[in-house]
Amino acid sequence: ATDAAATGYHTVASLEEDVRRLAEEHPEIAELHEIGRSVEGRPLWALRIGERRGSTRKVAVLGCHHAREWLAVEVPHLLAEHLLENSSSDPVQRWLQQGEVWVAPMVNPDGHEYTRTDHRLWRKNRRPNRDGSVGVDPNRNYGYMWGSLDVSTSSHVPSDATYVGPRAFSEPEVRAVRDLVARERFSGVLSYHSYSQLILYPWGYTAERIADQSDFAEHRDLAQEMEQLIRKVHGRTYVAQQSSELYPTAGDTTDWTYGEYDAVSFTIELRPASAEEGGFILPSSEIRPCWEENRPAAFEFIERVLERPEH
Ligand code: 0X9
Ligand code: ZN
Repeated sequence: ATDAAATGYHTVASLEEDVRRLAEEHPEIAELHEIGRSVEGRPLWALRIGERRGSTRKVAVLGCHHAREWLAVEVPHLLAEHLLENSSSDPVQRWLQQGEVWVAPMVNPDGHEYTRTDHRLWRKNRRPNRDGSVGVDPNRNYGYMWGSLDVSTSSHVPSDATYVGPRAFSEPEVRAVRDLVARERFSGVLSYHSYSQLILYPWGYTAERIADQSDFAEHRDLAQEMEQLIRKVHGRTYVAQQSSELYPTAGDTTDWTYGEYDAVSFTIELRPASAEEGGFILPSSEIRPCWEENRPAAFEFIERVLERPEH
């Protein structure tokens, strides 16, 4: 069994400690919210970061829909920590005066816990399915065009790694994100995954472009800008492309946040670029450089979204 506590990555327990501590140390700008509970009853945490509630400019940063993607917990967590520790200097100060950033670093804690104890490459949540198999893919369970594809990357077979679930929003982890987004009405959503070094924008369910030309241009231009910003830090290439170019899936997070709420929405696939470079299993020495290269891109995203005219 892998001892994640000794690996330099968060566990469910150590993440809970850290988000509690962050909220306690920054009471005037941070609030810890339990946005729901997982299938196995674990709390799902989100940090609200901002000077006041109820601003109209809000960004959501989500991590770890997929259990084995440990780096996708760390980057959102480090972003939250960075915002809180730099809240009295610009640009962070300005953002927290005019808007809010919500960070939910671990959407799938049951799966994450399972990957620590023998099943390092588990992907889904830990839902018991009717056929005796376990797990729904949380990144196939959102309600925009849910279930409209029947392919290996978006499967209706419960034992498959990409099982879409019995119906849209059947999973409590996904309902928690749904309810948060429905309540807070984010203008932008970043969902972190690993790996492949990609910046993906809607649609995922179809090869067609976003119909609205200015929304399409906004996503493509911002993705390309983030690609440049990331490359400048450590020379890594994160390719900007439409999600469906990677492979088609229906019911992913960002199709829903864009399709239902018009939020500027990206899936970021973190390090590494390939399986040969480690795939899902990266030494913790990569956490820091991965965060460093993603920080300016996340900053650009926040900056643009908070300044986006309402529509
Ligand atoms: O398959 C996924 O959910 C994401 N990749 S991962 O390797 N982290 O599992 C990508 C989702 C992006 N959306 C589409 N390709 N449609
Ligand atoms: Zn993933």
